[in-house]
Amino acid sequence: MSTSVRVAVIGHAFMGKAHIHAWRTASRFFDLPRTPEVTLLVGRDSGRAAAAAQQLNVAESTTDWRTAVTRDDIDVVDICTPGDSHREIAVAALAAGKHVLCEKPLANSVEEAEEMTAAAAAADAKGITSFCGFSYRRTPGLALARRFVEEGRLGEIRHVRAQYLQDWLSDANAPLTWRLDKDKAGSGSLGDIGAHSIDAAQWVSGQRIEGVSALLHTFVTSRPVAGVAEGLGGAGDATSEKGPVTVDDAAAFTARFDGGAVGVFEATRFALGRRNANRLEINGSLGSVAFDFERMNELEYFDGRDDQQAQGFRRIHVTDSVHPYTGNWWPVGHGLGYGDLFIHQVADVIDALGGGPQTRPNFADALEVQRVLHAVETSAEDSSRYTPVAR
Ligand code: SOE
Repeated sequence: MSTSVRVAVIGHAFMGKAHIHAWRTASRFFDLPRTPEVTLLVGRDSGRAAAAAQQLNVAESTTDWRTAVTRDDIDVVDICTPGDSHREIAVAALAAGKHVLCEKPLANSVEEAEEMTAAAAAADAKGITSFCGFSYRRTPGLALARRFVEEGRLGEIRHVRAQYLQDWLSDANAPLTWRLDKDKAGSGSLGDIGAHSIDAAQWVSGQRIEGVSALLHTFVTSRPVAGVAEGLGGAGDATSEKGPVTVDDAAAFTARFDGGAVGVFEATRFALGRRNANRLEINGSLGSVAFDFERMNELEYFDGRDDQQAQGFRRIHVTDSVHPYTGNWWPVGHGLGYGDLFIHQVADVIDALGGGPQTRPNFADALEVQRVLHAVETSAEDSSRYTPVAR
């Protein structure tokens, strides 16, 4: 088995850049069985792809993803494009014998996600693996929360409370980028950030969502057309032309879990003042945990077994060597950042490709998220489930 893993990254905007940085950096902090190297960058525009390849120090760029996924000198295809292209690229790459890492959400529909998962299962039989980039699982604080649940520290899980709050669309003049186009993105806040909450809630609690009751809402129904293809929406990127917003701006739903827990979820990009507040709180019969990505190096933990005069949420600084991932980094107390989650993701993927434990989430896990997304959209569309207040 070659020591190097040659990676083609498809897409070079926010996620593409985060992934390329991670592929390049992981082996400097983690003892990996093989060394990843990004040898090819794929983009829609040849000039922009070449400029990105130069800036990111990638030897080659192309606009032809179809050739890229079949080349003999590529081992892994890393899909960092909008959701409308995930299925076509992943199915072609798996059929060509390439391992695939695909950004979240897996697809824009359950049907596409099912087709991808079937292709991944067929490829798995030939030793080809698939992963989905729910990168927040690689936050040490969230991984520690899951460890606490698995160790029984929380007892019986009763409440799962997830909020993912951003505010980059609260300005009505923020431009119409692909994340606001249902054909491109599949949904708005629900699939873009609510998907993270659904995956994290199921992963940390160890329970699956079996039913939901939902509301979706769009505050701003038309926006200036974007002058740039990507971007999280600075008003400066806007043109004078306007176009329709075809996705939800905010999602709110309740959920029942198959292990008896009750869930409350919220996802929005209009929570003015909340920049990237990806929050999860879990209350059990013995204890609780509370995580907020805006304080990503911390986890709050309440142990109901503390003696009564000492009870209260304690703030764990999740930077000690005994915590997930952090032993590979800096001395205790120095902390990590958003980009490091993708480095952890690469380390887990390369470990799996080197014969280590198969890392999760795989496509089947991501299909479970897609099914919940679909249930939320179905519930929100059914007005019979909405009871107006009688006055
Ligand atoms: C935009 O909402 C976004 O970039 C998401 O697409 C990412 O998945 C999240 O990690 C940060 O915010």
